[in-house]
Amino acid sequence: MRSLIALVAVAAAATIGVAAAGAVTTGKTVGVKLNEFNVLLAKQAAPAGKVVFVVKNVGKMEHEFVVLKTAKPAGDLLSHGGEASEAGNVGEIATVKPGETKKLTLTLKKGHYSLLCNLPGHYKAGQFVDFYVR
Ligand SMILES: [Cu+2]
Repeated sequence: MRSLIALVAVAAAATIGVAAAGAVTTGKTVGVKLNEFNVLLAKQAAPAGKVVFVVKNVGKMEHEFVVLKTAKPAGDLLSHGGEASEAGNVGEIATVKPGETKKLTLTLKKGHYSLLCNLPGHYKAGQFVDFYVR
């Protein structure tokens, strides 16, 4: 048990190190990890303006990364066929293969955003998260 805790601490430190390195030039870089079936954010908010999402697929399946500006909670977008409605789409990375890292730079206004993967079945499986621009 003690070794597990140590391992988790090391992993957390490594994650923080990566996030800090990515944020050298600006506080507006947001680290994102995709897996089955989550969108994991290094931070849940960013200041308005230019925001750089650094998206890494740490899973075993291909994923995508979709940014929607919507008042609706990320978990409340279910549309036909089990996919999310993409109303308010302000940008996306269509394909992120396992192990791949891609960047998406967007100019975002203040408000609520929903970040998700909308490949068939992935949204319904829970691959979404709320994000705020302040
Ligand atoms: Cu996915």
